[in-house]
Amino acid sequence: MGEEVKLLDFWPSMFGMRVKIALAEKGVAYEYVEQDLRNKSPLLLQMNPIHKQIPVLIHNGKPICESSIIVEYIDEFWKDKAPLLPSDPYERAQARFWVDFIDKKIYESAKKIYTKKGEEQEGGKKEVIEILKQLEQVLGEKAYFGGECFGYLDIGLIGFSSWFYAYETIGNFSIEAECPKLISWVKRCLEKESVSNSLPDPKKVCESLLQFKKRFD
Ligand SMILES: N[C@@H](CCC(=O)N[C@@H](CS)C(=O)NCC(=O)O)C(=O)O
Repeated sequence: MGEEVKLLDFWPSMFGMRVKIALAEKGVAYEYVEQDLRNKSPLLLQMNPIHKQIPVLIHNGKPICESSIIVEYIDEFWKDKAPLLPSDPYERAQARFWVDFIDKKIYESAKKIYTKKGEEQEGGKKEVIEILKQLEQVLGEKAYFGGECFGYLDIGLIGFSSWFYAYETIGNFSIEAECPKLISWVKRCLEKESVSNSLPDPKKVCESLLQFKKRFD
Protein backbone atom coordinates (compact mmCIF):
# COMPACT_ATOMS: atom_id res chain seq x y z
CA MET A 1 0.00 0.00 0.00
CA GLY A 2 1.28 3.49 -0.86
CA GLU A 3 2.11 5.60 2.15
CA GLU A 4 0.81 9.16 2.31
CA VAL A 5 3.54 11.26 3.88
CA LYS A 6 3.43 15.01 4.41
CA LEU A 7 5.91 17.27 6.20
CA LEU A 8 4.88 20.60 7.72
CA ASP A 9 8.07 22.61 8.00
CA PHE A 10 9.71 26.04 7.86
CA TRP A 11 12.85 26.09 5.68
CA PRO A 12 15.50 27.40 8.18
CA SER A 13 14.42 25.03 10.97
CA MET A 14 17.21 22.71 12.09
CA PHE A 15 14.48 20.56 13.65
CA GLY A 16 12.71 20.23 10.30
CA MET A 17 16.06 19.39 8.68
CA ARG A 18 16.30 16.31 10.92
CA VAL A 19 13.07 14.97 9.47
CA LYS A 20 14.04 15.74 5.87
CA ILE A 21 17.37 13.92 6.30
CA ALA A 22 15.75 10.89 7.94
CA LEU A 23 13.17 10.62 5.13
CA ALA A 24 15.94 10.99 2.53
CA GLU A 25 18.05 8.30 4.22
CA LYS A 26 15.07 5.96 4.02
CA GLY A 27 14.20 6.96 0.46
CA VAL A 28 10.66 7.98 1.45
CA ALA A 29 8.78 10.25 -0.98
CA TYR A 30 6.73 12.95 0.71
CA GLU A 31 4.88 16.20 0.18
CA TYR A 32 6.63 19.23 1.66
CA VAL A 33 4.28 21.91 3.02
CA GLU A 34 6.06 25.16 3.98
CA GLN A 35 4.49 26.95 6.97
CA ASP A 36 4.27 30.63 7.83
CA LEU A 37 5.00 30.66 11.56
CA ARG A 38 3.71 34.22 11.97
CA ASN A 39 0.36 33.18 10.54
CA LYS A 40 -0.06 29.53 11.49
CA SER A 41 -2.20 27.46 9.17
CA PRO A 42 -5.35 25.65 10.35
CA LEU A 43 -3.60 22.42 9.31
CA LEU A 44 -0.61 23.09 11.61
CA LEU A 45 -2.91 24.05 14.52
CA GLN A 46 -4.97 20.93 13.97
CA MET A 47 -1.98 18.60 13.63
CA ASN A 48 0.07 20.03 16.53
CA PRO A 49 -2.50 21.62 18.87
CA ILE A 50 -0.24 21.26 21.91
CA HIS A 51 2.97 23.04 20.81
CA LYS A 52 1.72 24.59 17.53
CA GLN A 53 5.23 24.10 16.16
CA ILE A 54 6.85 22.61 13.10
CA PRO A 55 8.06 20.05 12.16
CA VAL A 56 5.03 17.80 11.98
CA LEU A 57 5.05 14.57 10.00
CA ILE A 58 1.61 13.49 8.80
CA HIS A 59 1.64 9.81 7.97
CA ASN A 60 -1.55 8.46 6.41
CA GLY A 61 -3.45 11.33 8.02
CA LYS A 62 -1.97 10.88 11.52
CA PRO A 63 0.37 13.54 12.97
CA ILE A 64 3.68 12.86 14.70
CA CYS A 65 5.28 15.84 16.49
CA GLU A 66 8.72 16.68 17.97
CA SER A 67 11.66 16.20 15.63
CA SER A 68 13.57 13.55 17.61
CA ILE A 69 10.37 11.53 18.11
CA ILE A 70 9.62 11.86 14.38
CA VAL A 71 13.11 10.59 13.46
CA GLU A 72 12.65 7.59 15.77
CA TYR A 73 9.22 6.93 14.23
CA ILE A 74 10.67 7.05 10.72
CA ASP A 75 13.41 4.64 11.76
CA GLU A 76 10.90 2.23 13.28
CA PHE A 77 8.35 2.36 10.46
CA TRP A 78 10.79 2.15 7.54
CA LYS A 79 13.04 -0.30 9.36
CA ASP A 80 14.35 -2.23 6.37
CA LYS A 81 16.62 0.51 5.02
CA ALA A 82 19.45 2.61 6.53
CA PRO A 83 19.03 1.99 10.29
CA LEU A 84 19.42 5.29 12.13
CA LEU A 85 19.39 4.35 15.82
CA PRO A 86 22.08 1.99 17.12
CA SER A 87 20.91 -1.61 17.59
CA ASP A 88 22.68 -1.91 20.96
CA PRO A 89 20.43 -0.63 23.81
CA TYR A 90 23.28 1.13 25.61
CA GLU A 91 24.49 2.85 22.43
CA ARG A 92 20.88 3.80 21.70
CA ALA A 93 20.51 5.35 25.17
CA GLN A 94 23.74 7.32 24.65
CA ALA A 95 22.62 8.63 21.26
CA ARG A 96 19.30 9.73 22.79
CA PHE A 97 21.10 11.38 25.71
CA TRP A 98 23.22 13.53 23.38
CA VAL A 99 20.30 14.50 21.16
CA ASP A 100 18.47 15.57 24.32
CA PHE A 101 21.60 17.54 25.34
CA ILE A 102 21.61 19.28 21.92
CA ASP A 103 17.91 20.11 22.29
CA LYS A 104 18.33 21.56 25.77
CA LYS A 105 21.51 23.50 25.12
CA ILE A 106 22.45 24.80 21.67
CA TYR A 107 19.42 26.78 20.52
CA GLU A 108 19.11 28.86 23.71
CA SER A 109 22.84 29.65 23.94
CA ALA A 110 23.13 30.45 20.23
CA LYS A 111 20.09 32.73 20.42
CA LYS A 112 22.09 35.08 22.66
CA ILE A 113 24.51 35.65 19.75
CA TYR A 114 21.84 37.25 17.58
CA THR A 115 19.47 38.70 20.16
CA LYS A 116 21.90 40.13 22.75
CA LYS A 117 24.82 42.51 22.83
CA GLY A 118 28.04 42.98 24.86
CA GLU A 119 28.64 40.60 27.73
CA GLU A 120 25.49 38.59 27.15
CA GLN A 121 26.43 38.04 23.50
CA GLU A 122 29.98 37.08 24.53
CA GLY A 123 28.48 34.64 27.03
CA GLY A 124 26.40 33.06 24.25
CA LYS A 125 29.48 32.60 22.07
CA LYS A 126 31.41 30.98 24.95
CA GLU A 127 28.52 28.64 25.72
CA VAL A 128 28.13 27.58 22.08
CA ILE A 129 31.85 26.82 21.80
CA GLU A 130 31.79 24.88 25.09
CA ILE A 131 28.79 22.81 23.93
CA LEU A 132 30.37 22.12 20.52
CA LYS A 133 33.67 21.13 22.17
CA GLN A 134 31.79 18.67 24.38
CA LEU A 135 30.17 17.20 21.27
CA GLU A 136 33.54 17.11 19.50
CA GLN A 137 34.82 14.93 22.35
CA VAL A 138 31.88 12.57 21.92
CA LEU A 139 32.75 12.32 18.21
CA GLY A 140 36.38 11.53 19.07
CA GLU A 141 38.20 10.00 16.12
CA LYS A 142 35.07 8.46 14.61
CA ALA A 143 33.88 9.37 11.09
CA TYR A 144 30.34 9.94 12.37
CA PHE A 145 28.76 10.05 15.80
CA GLY A 146 27.23 6.72 14.82
CA GLY A 147 30.74 5.28 14.14
CA GLU A 148 31.35 4.24 10.55
CA CYS A 149 27.70 4.90 9.73
CA PHE A 150 25.80 8.17 9.75
CA GLY A 151 22.93 7.92 12.24
CA TYR A 152 20.54 9.40 14.80
CA LEU A 153 22.97 11.66 16.65
CA ASP A 154 24.49 12.91 13.38
CA ILE A 155 20.96 13.79 12.24
CA GLY A 156 20.30 15.49 15.57
CA LEU A 157 23.22 17.89 15.20
CA ILE A 158 23.98 18.47 11.52
CA GLY A 159 21.11 20.92 10.85
CA PHE A 160 22.65 23.37 13.34
CA SER A 161 25.72 23.60 11.10
CA SER A 162 23.70 25.52 8.49
CA TRP A 163 23.39 28.27 11.14
CA PHE A 164 27.13 28.32 12.03
CA TYR A 165 27.95 30.86 9.30
CA ALA A 166 25.28 33.20 10.71
CA TYR A 167 26.54 32.75 14.31
CA GLU A 168 30.10 33.45 13.14
CA THR A 169 29.17 36.46 11.02
CA ILE A 170 27.01 38.08 13.68
CA GLY A 171 29.26 37.10 16.61
CA ASN A 172 32.54 37.72 14.75
CA PHE A 173 34.23 34.47 15.74
CA SER A 174 35.29 31.21 14.10
CA ILE A 175 33.83 27.87 15.08
CA GLU A 176 36.35 26.05 12.87
CA ALA A 177 39.27 27.61 14.78
CA GLU A 178 37.82 26.26 18.05
CA CYS A 179 36.38 22.94 16.87
CA PRO A 180 38.29 21.82 13.75
CA LYS A 181 37.33 18.14 14.07
CA LEU A 182 33.66 18.98 14.35
CA ILE A 183 33.87 21.08 11.19
CA SER A 184 35.59 18.17 9.37
CA TRP A 185 32.61 16.06 10.46
CA VAL A 186 30.22 18.71 9.04
CA LYS A 187 32.05 18.57 5.70
CA ARG A 188 31.93 14.76 5.73
CA CYS A 189 28.17 14.81 6.40
CA LEU A 190 27.63 17.32 3.59
CA GLU A 191 29.12 14.79 1.16
CA LYS A 192 25.97 12.74 1.73
CA GLU A 193 23.10 13.70 -0.59
CA SER A 194 20.55 13.12 2.15
CA VAL A 195 22.24 15.94 4.07
CA SER A 196 23.28 18.37 1.32
CA ASN A 197 19.79 18.23 -0.23
CA SER A 198 18.14 18.86 3.15
CA LEU A 199 20.21 21.77 4.45
CA PRO A 200 19.63 25.37 3.29
CA ASP A 201 22.33 27.72 2.01
CA PRO A 202 24.10 29.08 5.15
CA LYS A 203 24.21 32.55 3.52
CA LYS A 204 20.42 32.53 3.15
CA VAL A 205 20.08 31.51 6.82
CA CYS A 206 22.42 34.38 7.74
CA GLU A 207 20.40 36.94 5.72
CA SER A 208 17.20 35.75 7.34
CA LEU A 209 18.75 35.91 10.84
CA LEU A 210 20.11 39.42 10.17
CA GLN A 211 16.56 40.48 9.32
CA PHE A 212 15.24 38.85 12.49
CA LYS A 213 18.06 40.47 14.54
CA LYS A 214 16.85 43.97 13.58
CA ARG A 215 14.00 43.47 16.07
CA PHE A 216 16.56 43.40 18.89
CA ASP A 217 18.88 46.22 17.70
N1 LIG B 1 11.34 20.53 20.27
C1 LIG B 1 10.79 20.86 18.98
C2 LIG B 1 11.26 22.24 18.57
C3 LIG B 1 10.57 22.72 17.32
C4 LIG B 1 10.69 24.22 17.15
O1 LIG B 1 11.33 24.92 17.94
N2 LIG B 1 10.01 24.72 16.09
C5 LIG B 1 10.00 26.15 15.87
C6 LIG B 1 10.68 26.50 14.55
S1 LIG B 1 12.40 26.11 14.56
C7 LIG B 1 8.56 26.63 15.76
O2 LIG B 1 7.71 25.95 15.23
N3 LIG B 1 8.32 27.83 16.27
C8 LIG B 1 7.02 28.47 16.22
C9 LIG B 1 6.48 28.73 17.58
O3 LIG B 1 7.05 28.26 18.57
O4 LIG B 1 5.49 29.43 17.68
C10 LIG B 1 11.24 19.79 17.98
O5 LIG B 1 12.30 19.20 18.17
O6 LIG B 1 10.50 19.54 17.02
